[in-house]
Amino acid sequence: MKRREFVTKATLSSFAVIIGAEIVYGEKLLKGYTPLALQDPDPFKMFNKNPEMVVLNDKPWNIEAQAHLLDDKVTPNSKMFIRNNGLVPENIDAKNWTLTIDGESVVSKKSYTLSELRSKFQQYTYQLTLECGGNGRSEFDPPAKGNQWTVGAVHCASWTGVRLRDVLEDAGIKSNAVYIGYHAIDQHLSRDPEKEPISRGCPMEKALMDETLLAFKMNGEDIPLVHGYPLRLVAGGWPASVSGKWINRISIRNKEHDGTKMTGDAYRVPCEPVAPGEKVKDEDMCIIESMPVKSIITYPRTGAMISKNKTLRIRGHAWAGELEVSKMEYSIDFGSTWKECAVEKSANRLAWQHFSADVQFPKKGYYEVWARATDSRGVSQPMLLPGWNPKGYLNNACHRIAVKVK
Ligand SMILES: Nc1nc2c(c(=O)[nH]1)N[C@H]1C(S)=C(S)[C@@H](COP(=O)(O)O)O[C@H]1N2
Ligand SMILES: [Mo]
Repeated sequence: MKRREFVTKATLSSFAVIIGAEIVYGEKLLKGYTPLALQDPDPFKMFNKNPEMVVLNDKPWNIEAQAHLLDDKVTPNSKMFIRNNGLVPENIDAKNWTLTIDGESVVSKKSYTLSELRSKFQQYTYQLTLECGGNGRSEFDPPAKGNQWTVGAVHCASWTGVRLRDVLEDAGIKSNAVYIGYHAIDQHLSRDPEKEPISRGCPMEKALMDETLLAFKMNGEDIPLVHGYPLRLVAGGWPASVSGKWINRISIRNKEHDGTKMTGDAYRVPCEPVAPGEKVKDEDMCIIESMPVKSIITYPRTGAMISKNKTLRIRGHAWAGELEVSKMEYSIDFGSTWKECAVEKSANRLAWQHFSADVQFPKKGYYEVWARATDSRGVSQPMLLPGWNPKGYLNNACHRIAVKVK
């Protein structure tokens, strides 16, 4: 008979610490057995998230914010949505982490440790808006498959790192370079090591922008594991899927990157508008680049009750992909008339802008406050759902909250 193997004393005491109680008969636990109390992880504790965040999926983990949680000017970790396509990596070894720059269009393939990146290149800090391309998907009809994001798949945190451009130029960029593609260490849900859950990228022009970072800090601290520790690509203003987490390789490509979720209908919309539900051929789908103009009311929360004769100060944020927000308005009569909000300049390019307005209601009753942003090219948010597309991307309809005046 084989010798039974028991968990070690050290493992046992760490189990006990997490459970918060002595495990009576713990010395009889077989190695490899995880006590039930540890089998069903609490995502809010595991990821340090606010308990009002909403779990949309646990395999993989996808968690969104609610509008009122996004009230901070710079989003703290506790209120940042989580979007994973595969498994969150475990046991990260940051000391031995390397980033390799390779691809058809690199002059010489090169690898950097994190401390080399830190010491060799100048560091920059930017606030960058990252919105999932599928934010707002839940409203599409016919429905689109995928996480049913409402409004909370957006955040604007402060990211610190080195410029991707500086690192790419250090390795050398051949003149035929057109695209970059990232590779990361997260595993596919099937755990098949040959499959990548996601490997996206962007054209060289975006890769070489001042604000495109290889970040190792978020809000002044190590990036939380679930948001990409120890190294993350951050490309503000574009679908957040371009901002690869846990990256260890970037390829400089001589053609459009063809990694997982770059092809087919992933992160693509019909190049020309189509009727809801229409089948669209692959060659008629275009890759999403800069995100459209959008805004969110973060105070008060929907359902607020206010008393008559009181002015309500509303506030929120607005963003417009690569562009600026030039005008912000609100309506309390279902979009018939609009009044201007005050809108601040952004902290830096690609950061969201804060708006506020003092709203007065003529009499008691039910109202909706609608908010509408306009970008620097004069394009405004649609009042209701914009162009239907097969995967439910780019819903930038006006955000609306309900208010009762009593
Ligand atoms: N390695 C890796 N990077 C990734 C993803 C992923 O699943 N794996 N998801 C992408 C998508 S689709 C989005 S919307 C953002 C979400 O970033 P967050 O979880 O930090 O909010 O990360 C992107 N980067
Ligand atoms: Mo996403």
